[in-house]
Amino acid sequence: MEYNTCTNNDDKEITQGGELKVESKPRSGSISDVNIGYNRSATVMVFGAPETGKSAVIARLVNNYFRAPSLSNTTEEHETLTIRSGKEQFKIQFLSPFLNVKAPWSLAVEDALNKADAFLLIYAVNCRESLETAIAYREKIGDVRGYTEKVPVLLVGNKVDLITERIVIPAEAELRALHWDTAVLEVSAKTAHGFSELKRNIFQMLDFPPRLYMTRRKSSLQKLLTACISDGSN
Ligand SMILES: Nc1nc2c(ncn2[C@@H]2O[C@H](COP(=O)(O)OP(=O)(O)OP(=O)(O)O)[C@@H](O)[C@H]2O)c(=O)[nH]1
Ligand SMILES: [Mg+2]
Repeated sequence: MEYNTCTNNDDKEITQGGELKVESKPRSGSISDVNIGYNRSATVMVFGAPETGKSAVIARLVNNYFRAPSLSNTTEEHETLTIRSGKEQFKIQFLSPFLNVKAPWSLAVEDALNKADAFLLIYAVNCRESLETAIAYREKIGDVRGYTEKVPVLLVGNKVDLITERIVIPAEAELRALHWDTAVLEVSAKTAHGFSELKRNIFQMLDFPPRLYMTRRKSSLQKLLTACISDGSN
């Protein structure tokens, strides 16, 4: 599968190309993991053209962290996000296959693609080719998983902090994704913009309980009472 390369203006130029390869490492998010108390574990595959910020998005999701410039991946990447709610625990393993110039689209990738619970397709808003690549990945997911199964896929436009470099507007991405019944979200791994919504969408795609992402709003009465109490204490 061919794909395009996107590079930040201020960054090194990396011209990887070619095919995907997954090393057969054990899935650390499986139920058989050391923590027998886990209620749910899920795998989210992250695809996208080189340099679109796949690693940065994963690092922001899992560790709420950004480091620039980051190194280009040379192996499969996998990071696990653990969420605790009372006595229950939930795990999401983010898996980003290594893009290898020489290896063909491997059976290992297809196997991982078949087993994944959801997909994030990353493009960069300053690179139209990366949107094309993301859409090509969406087609590949359809080819492998079939068109009858409802596969949860989210198209994620990264780097919205690069305001003056924006090329892709949300409407364009939405139009491209419409055919696939795929939602589009814009984020910045650098500034963390859009990540609460991204996390909420991922939890929803995985059918995790709403209490993990619903924040309880204080009622007007509660707000009034809090204000009165703090006024009285002055
Ligand atoms: N301005 C800006 N730069 C970003 C953002 N996310 C990532 N970058 C930069 O874009 C470059 C590529 O980011 P990576 O996370 O390495 O991208 P990748 O898709 O994992 O790249 P490969 O592993 O090489 O395929 C790095 O220099 C990052 O610092 C963002 O939200 N805003
Ligand atoms: Mg990377």
